Amino acid sequence: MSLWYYETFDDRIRFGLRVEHTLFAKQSDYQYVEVFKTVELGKTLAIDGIYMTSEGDEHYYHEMIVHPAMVTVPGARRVLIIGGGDGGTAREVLRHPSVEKVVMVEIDQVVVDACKAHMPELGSWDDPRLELIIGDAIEYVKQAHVEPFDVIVLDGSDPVGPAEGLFNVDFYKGVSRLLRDGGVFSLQSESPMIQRPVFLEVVQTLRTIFKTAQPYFGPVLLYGGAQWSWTFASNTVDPLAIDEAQLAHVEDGCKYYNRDIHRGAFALPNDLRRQLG
Ligand code: SPD
Repeated sequence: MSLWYYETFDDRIRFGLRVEHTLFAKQSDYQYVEVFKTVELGKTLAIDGIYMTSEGDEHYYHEMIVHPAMVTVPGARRVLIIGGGDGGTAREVLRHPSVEKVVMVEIDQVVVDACKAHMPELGSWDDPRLELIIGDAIEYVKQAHVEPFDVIVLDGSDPVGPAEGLFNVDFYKGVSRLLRDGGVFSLQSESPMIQRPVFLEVVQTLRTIFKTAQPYFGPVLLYGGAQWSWTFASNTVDPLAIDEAQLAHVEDGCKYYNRDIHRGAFALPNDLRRQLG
C-alpha cells in the first residue's frame, strides 16, 4: 500500500509526494499542522493541506527569502521575521554576523513545537539573538513601538487562513512603519506560474507603498514544482547593489544562493514585465 500527500491548487492542479510515514498531526487553534516523511524530500511540514517546507529543498526558499535583502543592507543589525515558525528563515538571518537582534512573530506555537521536535535541523533556536514572540503579526506591525528594523522578512503561508491578513495594503503600511530608512522588506510572493493573479497583486500593492518592489525568482520543488517568487521592497535600496562585506559572510555557506543567482533572479520575463507595467 502506498500513501501520497497532495496539495491541490484551486481544483486545477495537484502536486503529490509519496509519504513514508507521519511524524506529527494536530489541529491547533489556527490550523491543521502535519509533519511527515516523504520519499523525495525527506521530512516535510504541511499546514492546512499546503506544503510549507521540506528538509530536501528548504534551502532554496530560505536562502532566497533572506539573503537578497540582507546583502543589500550593510551592517544590518535588527531583523524582524513575520511568520517563519519552522525556523529556517531565522537560521539564515542569524548567519550574518552583523545581526544583533532577530524578533520573530509567529502566530502558532504548535508549528514551532512540531518543527523543534521533528525538524530541529531547520532552526537555530538556541541563538541568544533570537527573540520569539508567539502572537499576531498583524497586531504587532500595527502597534509595536520599537526601534525600527534594518530588514523585515515576511515568511507566511498562502493568503488563506491566518495568513490572509498578511497580503494587504494595511499590513504592508504597518511593515513600512517599522522599517528604518535604508531598510529592506522581503517576502514570499507566491508562484508566478500557478498563482499569477496573487503574485501580480502582491507586487502591484507593494508598489503603492514602497518606491521599489522588484520580484525575483527561483525554484522550490515543494511548491507545486513550479517557479517561485519573492519580492524585494524598499524606499531607498537598489536590489542589485550588493554589499561585498555582507555577502562574503554567507555566500560560501549557501547551497543555492550566490552573487550570480542574486543578479539573475531579478531578471523579469517579458510577459511579467508587461503585466506589471
Ligand atoms: N505555498 C506555500 C508557501 C509557503 C511559504 N512559506 C513557507 C514557510 C517556510 N519557512
